[in-house]
Amino acid sequence: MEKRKILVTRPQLPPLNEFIPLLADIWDSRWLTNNGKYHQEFEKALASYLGVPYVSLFANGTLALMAALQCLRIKGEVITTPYSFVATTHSLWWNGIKPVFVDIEPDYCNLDPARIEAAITPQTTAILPVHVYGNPCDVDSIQNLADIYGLKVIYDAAHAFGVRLNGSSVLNYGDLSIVSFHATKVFNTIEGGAIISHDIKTKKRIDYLKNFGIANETTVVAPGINAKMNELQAAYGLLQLKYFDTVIDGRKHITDRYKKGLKDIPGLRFLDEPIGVDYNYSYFPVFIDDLEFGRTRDEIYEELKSQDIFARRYFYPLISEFAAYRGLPSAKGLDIAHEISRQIICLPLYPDLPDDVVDLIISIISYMSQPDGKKVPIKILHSYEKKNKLPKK
Ligand code: T4K
Repeated sequence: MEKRKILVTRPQLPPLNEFIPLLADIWDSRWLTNNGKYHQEFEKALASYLGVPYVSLFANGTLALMAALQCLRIKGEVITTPYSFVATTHSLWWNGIKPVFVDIEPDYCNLDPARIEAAITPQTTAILPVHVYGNPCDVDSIQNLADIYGLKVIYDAAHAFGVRLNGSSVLNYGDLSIVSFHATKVFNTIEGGAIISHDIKTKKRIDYLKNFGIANETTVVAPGINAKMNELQAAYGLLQLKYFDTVIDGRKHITDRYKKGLKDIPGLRFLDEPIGVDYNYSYFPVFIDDLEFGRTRDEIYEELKSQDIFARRYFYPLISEFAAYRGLPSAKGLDIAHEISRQIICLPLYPDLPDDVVDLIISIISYMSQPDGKKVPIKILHSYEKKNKLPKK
């Protein structure tokens, strides 16, 4: 029975009966972490599934970002986007690096390459863009600038697991890419993440860094940290990989249903699927033009919430608005990011979201768009609740 609360996401888990034998094996072996057999197997399976040279598993995406910056010895200033989850900028702060925010482009909400050059100073060492919602950045323009100015590029690809650009994994771009396997992501290992690297020497350095810098019993080669993924999560991840294609199919189905149901409502904008991209349908972002729609984004958010549908405003507020960063000179301006952040709402999206819940959300938004749609008629909800035998509040 569908639960009363509809959250923005709902983690996909592997079948429990397939996980139990793997747990029994781990129990028997007493090998729980530190590059165990499931860890090794999962790294190889991921590299092969994604079509990338090397994968280094991490305890989470944030530690992967922090280690990626350490790995390339990034210092000084790094150009990044204000339109992301706070972890992107926090990873710079934890490395003693000054974030320099550059505005985004409105089509896919990614860092705007046309604005990067003006932000480069003698202290700039790298660019840290984000493939927001899994849509690839303009990787060629970013690389071109990086080549001209001798900068490194680290992609925060936390949302981009499984995304392909012109037939190749988007994780192959830049010097390094990081992904997140958090519970809320398209592919989860409960918590988890990885760095994708292009050569074995770099992978080795990353692997030292995530294990205290330990090379052997008597040698520590770098001031590393503990950022390892454990055996239970690696085994769980191996199972998740078997089902990932089905997950994408399910997410595409929901996305298509939303788009079909919402397409004729004035004042709503969706992201087009970019040409040459195999997308992962990681989020369903909708941008509300309040003048055209007749209601604000926050009114929609609150209305859905009042009906126990918890959409999220990813990414509002901007990172540059938080206390730690708003004093930075680059936190000023950023007009497009501000405008997008004011318009964004991400609707619930997960493979087993029932069609009639999607239709309910479409109906609520549709009612709200009507000039006299001050309040969504309660009967929509009642009929939905009756049909699905929802428990009373
Ligand atoms: N870079 C980017 C661009 C990122 O988006 C992220 C993470 C990172 C880096 C860092 O990667 P990690 O270190 O996390 O691996 C969530 C996630 O916690 C975060 O991982 C994610 N981005 C961010 C976009 O979303 P919150 O604060 O929105 O999480 P929370 O607890 O409010 O959960 C979101 C929804 O999911 C809720 O409706 C509840 C539901 N949920 C959540 C969990 C944890 C479940 O249904 N089950 C669950 O187990 O940040």
